[in-house]
Amino acid sequence: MRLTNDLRGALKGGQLALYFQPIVHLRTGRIHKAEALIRWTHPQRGMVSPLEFIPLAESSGLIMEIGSWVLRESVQWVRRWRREHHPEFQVSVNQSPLEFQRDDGSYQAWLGELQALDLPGQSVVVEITEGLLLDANSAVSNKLLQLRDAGIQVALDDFGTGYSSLSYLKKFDIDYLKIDRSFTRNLAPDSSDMALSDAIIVMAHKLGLRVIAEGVETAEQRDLLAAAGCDYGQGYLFARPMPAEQFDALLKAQA
Ligand code: G
Ligand code: G
Ligand code: MN
Ligand code: NA
Repeated sequence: MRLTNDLRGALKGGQLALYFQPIVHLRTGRIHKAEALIRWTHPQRGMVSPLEFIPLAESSGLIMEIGSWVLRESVQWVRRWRREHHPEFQVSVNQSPLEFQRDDGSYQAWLGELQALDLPGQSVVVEITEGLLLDANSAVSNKLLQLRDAGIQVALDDFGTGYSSLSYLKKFDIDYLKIDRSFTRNLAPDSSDMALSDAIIVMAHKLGLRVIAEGVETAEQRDLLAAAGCDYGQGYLFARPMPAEQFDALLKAQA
């Protein structure tokens, strides 16, 4: 397919960029983390959404190369932000199920890169989705153990949207739950989404997990989440995803 071919060229031709969106510690209002989100500027079509090209990357196998690129870029930036902004700064990267499960050695290479930069595994959070854990095979379990050994943390993205089985939360070592933005959107006192968010936060904390609310767009949503004990917020209220240099300037301005 045409777009798949273009994607191959994009990787080589520098058309991919990594954007970063702040993840804010709600109690202090400080930026402790950033989610890395890939962007593709196609020479003719302009911005192509990852929702469109990640599936093509998966079916063509390009996803592994793209994933390696995302990780390599991320660690360069997190190194800087740990040095200049916050010693425990973390960058979180998304991995599709296929990408997470496949073992082509690129992940080992990437661990080597972390070590070469003298960065602890805790510099990185890997975001996966619930579905992956629901039908977890040995590749998934092994990968989670490998991450754990390297100190890399794991976040469950889009939490609450996928499957209602919660048993995997005790089976696997997870560090963060990301409350999906479909819950945040209609947050209001005494709403059912408030009740669900409250329950997720209490449960997560009892299990020793931290909670990140996605899609925070208003001060009211932020305040309700903070009052419920939510640890972190992410969303347009704080900032949209932005180019790395711009994110760097944002951190400097905040310091
Ligand atoms: O910011 P945005 O609309 O672009 O993100 C759309 C989707 O693309 C999200 O579900 C996000 O998890 C996914 N995504 C963004 N960057 C990456 C990436 O580097 N790798 C993978 N696998 N998915 C990504
Ligand atoms: O699937 P995942 O959670 O990785 O993707 C995050 C997606 O949410 C990205 O597409 C990102 O651009 C988008 N996003 C981030 N903050 C907000 C927000 O406040 N509102 C909305 N509608 N989308 C957001
Ligand atoms: Mn995500
Ligand atoms: Na999400």
